[in-house]
Amino acid sequence: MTVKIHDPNQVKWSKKAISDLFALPFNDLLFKAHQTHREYFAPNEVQVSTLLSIKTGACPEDCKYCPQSARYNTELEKEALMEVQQVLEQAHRAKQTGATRFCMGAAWRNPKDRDMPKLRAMIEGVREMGMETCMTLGMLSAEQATELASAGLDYYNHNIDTAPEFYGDIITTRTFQDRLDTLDNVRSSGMKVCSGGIVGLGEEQSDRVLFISALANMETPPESVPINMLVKVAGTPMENVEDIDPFDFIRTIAVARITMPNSHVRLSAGRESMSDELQALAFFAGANSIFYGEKLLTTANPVAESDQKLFQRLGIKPEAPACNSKQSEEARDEAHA
Ligand code: SAM
Ligand code: DTB
Ligand code: SF4
Repeated sequence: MTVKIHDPNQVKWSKKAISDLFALPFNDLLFKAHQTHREYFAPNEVQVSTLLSIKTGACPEDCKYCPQSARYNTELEKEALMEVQQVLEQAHRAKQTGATRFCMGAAWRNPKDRDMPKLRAMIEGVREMGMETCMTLGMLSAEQATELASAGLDYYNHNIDTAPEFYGDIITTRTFQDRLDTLDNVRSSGMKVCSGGIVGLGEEQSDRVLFISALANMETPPESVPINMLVKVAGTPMENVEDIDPFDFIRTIAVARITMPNSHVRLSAGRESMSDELQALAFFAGANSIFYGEKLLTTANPVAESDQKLFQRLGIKPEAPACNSKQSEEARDEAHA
């Protein structure tokens, strides 16, 4: 069975409606987004995920923003797939620091079948610790998605990255349709979908409308929507792209919140160069998830202590994990015994 992810005949949010949201006066948009946020979520809770690059660099794809593409000289140390034990040590450390979800990323076009036993062991080990699991490994076949789901993977991250109409300017080695096909496989496998994109790639506001439209009109929008601000890495073709107006970044978060009210919207890459005030505005606009810990995949992120301090200053509490980790399952079983 295939699940239609992006059916133009089933539009829930017209391009005009999304464009009208972007065009609202800033305060009107933020007011509307914050109202939606309060209707659907606890207003002062933020989900906390930690990222680990389990296989770094030497990626055959040509994503123009990415420090891990083999095509650009970014002076990144490449590394083979990590050993399971090392990954579990990092996951343990993330849990001690306060993360409730552990996201493992690999610089692959797609995983190979020979990688599956190790990936499986990583998923099982992280679940044993009582953390939610997420992976981002590139394109997945239906069989691979089913295998990861059966190992207990809770979320799969695969971003559409940008508007279908702008996509070809950024990536040429895989199509927008390839991305939708992977998301379709992830959805059909029963895993939760994490998909969003990057703002600040040189796109127009009209491209951001089309980007949000592609996500919000999915039959079931992603449970998790990362909105990354481009991290400009020297050596990539995007290193000198013009900054976007930070208010347009906040507008994108607000429109994502309004159009995907049930989804967690993640304030993702780019926080290292954002002020505390801008991040507070992003939380007000409806962002309720972050990457936590000093590194994203290969680039810097605020250190845990500075995020703890920010949460304290804003009265924000980390969100408790959903009841789908191994530990919660056991707790549930015990409660029902
Ligand atoms: N290789 C896999 C893939 O592309 O699906 C998984 C890892 S890839 C690094 C995951 C996502 O990170 C990309 O889709 C992109 O949205 C984001 N990303 C990569 N480099 C970035 C950068 N310089 N700034 C912001 N986001 C970035
Ligand atoms: C996502 O949307 N952002 C994360 C995660 N999914 C895998 C990655 C951001 C990467 C930023 C550049 C780097 O650190 O290499
Ligand atoms: Fe490879 Fe993913 Fe980077 Fe693209 S975004 S170059 S697929 S690691």
